[in-house]
Amino acid sequence: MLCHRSLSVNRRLPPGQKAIDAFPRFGMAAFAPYRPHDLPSTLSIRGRVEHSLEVPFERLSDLSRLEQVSDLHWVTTWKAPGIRWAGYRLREFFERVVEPSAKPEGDATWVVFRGDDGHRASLPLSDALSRDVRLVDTMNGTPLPFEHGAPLRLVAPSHYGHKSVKDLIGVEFWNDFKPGPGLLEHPRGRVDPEERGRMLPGVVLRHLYRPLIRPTIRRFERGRA
Ligand SMILES: Nc1nc2c(c(=O)[nH]1)N[C@H]1C(S)=C(S)[C@@H](COP(=O)(O)O)O[C@H]1N2
Ligand SMILES: [Mo]
Repeated sequence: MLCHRSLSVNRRLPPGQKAIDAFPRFGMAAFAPYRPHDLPSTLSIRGRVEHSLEVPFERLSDLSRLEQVSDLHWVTTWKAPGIRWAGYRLREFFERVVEPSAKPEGDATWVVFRGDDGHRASLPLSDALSRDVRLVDTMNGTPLPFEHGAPLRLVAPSHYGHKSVKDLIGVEFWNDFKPGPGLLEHPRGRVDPEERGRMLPGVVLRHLYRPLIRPTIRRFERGRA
């Protein structure tokens, strides 16, 4: 469990974002009631691969364990600053487990991450393989709480929060962008260029999303109750 190197990434305030002190559980209201009977224990690798795989989470401990401090940005214009995550680099998982055993097809240029509650998000494979994208199982020094995606979640700190899929159960390879739930998922969703959504420019969405923060949190709280 030794963590060498703690990387601090993406700690500036990108366009249109504000910092808040809290770090609430957040997401699509439809998924708020999610309460698993059994926590997931394997990652399924599917899609445009020669062999589908079920990878037990324990197998991840063969990879280098790394820590990273990063902010989590929501498209709705706020961020939770300085969260310390520990886990594995997705790139190393891809190179040491996925490539040799599942053998992705040459046209597998998109990845879809699936959560146990039904949420999913896509990234171009090249974005998913950047240095700061992690599979994490601890947060601020303790095992990842249920609220934030136990037992394993993705953290893609250069991308808006919906890409950081919680309760991760699957990684699928596609030859094209496969939009997730909701109409607006941006194919890349990077924070710095303000890729908040697909249909409208980020600066416009900034103003549309901001008034939705409170009602969204309330709806989410109601969904959990
Ligand atoms: N499985 C799953 N992952 C998810 C979501 C979700 O509803 N289900 N919501 C996404 C959204 S929209 C955001 S902003 C972040 C919020 O992360 P947090 O709950 O740890 O604050 O998780 C993302 N990952
Ligand atoms: Mo979000």
